Amino acid sequence: MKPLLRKPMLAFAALALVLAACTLPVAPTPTPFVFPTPNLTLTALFQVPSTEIPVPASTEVPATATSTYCTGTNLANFVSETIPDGTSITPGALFTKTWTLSNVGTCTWTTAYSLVFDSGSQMGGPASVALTADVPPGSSVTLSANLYAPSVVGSYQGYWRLSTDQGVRFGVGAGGATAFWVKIYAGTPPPPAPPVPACYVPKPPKRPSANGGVVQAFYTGGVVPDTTDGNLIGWDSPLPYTANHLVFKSSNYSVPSTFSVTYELKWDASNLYLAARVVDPNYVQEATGANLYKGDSIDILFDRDPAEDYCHRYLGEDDYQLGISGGFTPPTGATAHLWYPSSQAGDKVTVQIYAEQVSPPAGYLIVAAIPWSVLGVSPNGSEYYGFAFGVSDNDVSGTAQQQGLWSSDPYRLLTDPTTWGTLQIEIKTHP
Ligand SMILES: [Ca+2]
Ligand SMILES: [Ca+2]
Ligand SMILES: [Ca+2]
Repeated sequence: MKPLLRKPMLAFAALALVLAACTLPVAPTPTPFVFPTPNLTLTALFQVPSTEIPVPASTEVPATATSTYCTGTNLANFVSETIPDGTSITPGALFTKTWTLSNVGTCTWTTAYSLVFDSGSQMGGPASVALTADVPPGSSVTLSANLYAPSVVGSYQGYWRLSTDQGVRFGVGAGGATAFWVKIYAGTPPPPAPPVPACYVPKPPKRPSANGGVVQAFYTGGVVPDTTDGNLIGWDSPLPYTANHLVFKSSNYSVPSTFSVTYELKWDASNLYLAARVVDPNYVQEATGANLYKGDSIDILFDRDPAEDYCHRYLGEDDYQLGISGGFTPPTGATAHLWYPSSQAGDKVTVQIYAEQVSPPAGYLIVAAIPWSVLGVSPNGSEYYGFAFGVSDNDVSGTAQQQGLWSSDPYRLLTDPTTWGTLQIEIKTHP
């Protein structure tokens, strides 16, 4: 402690000399220097006993005491540890944390050095643990602290450092400024996260059957299906597939009691053919183009590369959304609009649409011939594509809004093609 007490007095003496030196040159005349009236601070300075001032510090400090302190650098480097961060330990249980550190400074860590608790949660550990052997620069040491997991369930972290024989604390990182730590979870281990499926692509790349199952499109055999006068010619009666999963519902949607959707698909070398019967007593369609989903309309999701999405669960250039509106009320006229892929978005005039309102039951029929070129494929038969069929419902006259979306696929999520169902292109005609 004595060397430390000497320093302020020497500093005061030095300050007094500086003040005197600063004042002397500005005296305008060579008259003898007169000290200004001392203020309290100066008084305190000049009250320092003069006998203390000239004593050199070196005579006060035994030479043997300074020579034991290393004047080099103290710096550690983290090598390894036990009890990795986040390890779960039963509350109250004893555990031993170890850190292996290398001495990357220039001072030997003597047995006067110690491992010391620095901050954070001490976890019942000791304040310090002395080193048991010298650790010269370039060598490593494994240090241990016996700790207890706190009794209250939760995450805990305690920071530790090394301390020199002079009580100077240091750690790792630049300048040794960073503490090393122990970080645990006091509690029973949380259940393991469910395994993330690898990028597994089934062969054929069908979607899970729970995603609305497989929809078969049979070859037309050259007979182009049509609709005239409320009859679906060349299609099954009734249409074999349904879309009765309400996958979106606005807050003002009163789910209609008589609403239903049936549909069927066929194909030839030029087109994918679609027939849909929507039983919907309240036909409302005020929108066109990119907004046609805000009125009574149908849409298909078509994924020409189902395998790709097992690794990339988002819409890409291979994933299509095409909507078709009957357009029975102004703005009149059946239209098709492609939203995705966005690089090809726009109204698609090459889609041929035959649409008519029918009753009873009140609703509408849509038959469409969708050129394969719109969907980016040229199937030969036996292909599998991702697919979902949907119907937007709006029952509030004078509005443009999607009140409900009915889907063939209970998990239909537009942005994740792996939630879509499967379309199988059959090489044969309908049996
Ligand atoms: Ca895809
Ligand atoms: Ca994709
Ligand atoms: Ca409607």
